[in-house]
Amino acid sequence: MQPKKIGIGIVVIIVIGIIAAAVGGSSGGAPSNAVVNNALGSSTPGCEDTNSCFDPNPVTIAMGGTVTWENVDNAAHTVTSGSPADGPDGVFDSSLIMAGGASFSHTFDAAGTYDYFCMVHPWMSGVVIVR
Ligand SMILES: [Cu+2]
Repeated sequence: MQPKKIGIGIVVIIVIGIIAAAVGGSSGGAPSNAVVNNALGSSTPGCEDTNSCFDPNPVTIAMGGTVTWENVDNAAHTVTSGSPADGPDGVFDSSLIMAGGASFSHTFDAAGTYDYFCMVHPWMSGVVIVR
């Protein structure tokens, strides 16, 4: 390859890199997807005192993004939209997510703040913020 062509090739690679960085960073700061753990030990009360039943909590994603809850605990949990006081609100419900790494995903198509909790352990509550 001639030196001139190598020079053009390098410029093309740099331009592609700049475009890729711009596209990747255009979601307003919030990642489009996120993973939340049903924390180890959360089946015993106490995690609510340190906001550690779900990790992280709250979780923020971009509109159209997906949250995946991974149950890394040794007990089954649910991820149910709503609150322990008012009950399920019908937006999403995992039913039982089994212990040992089972998971549940929900895609959020509308901006807003979504409260959720665990039907088995009602001290476990969390929030999804969709921007
Ligand atoms: Cu639970």
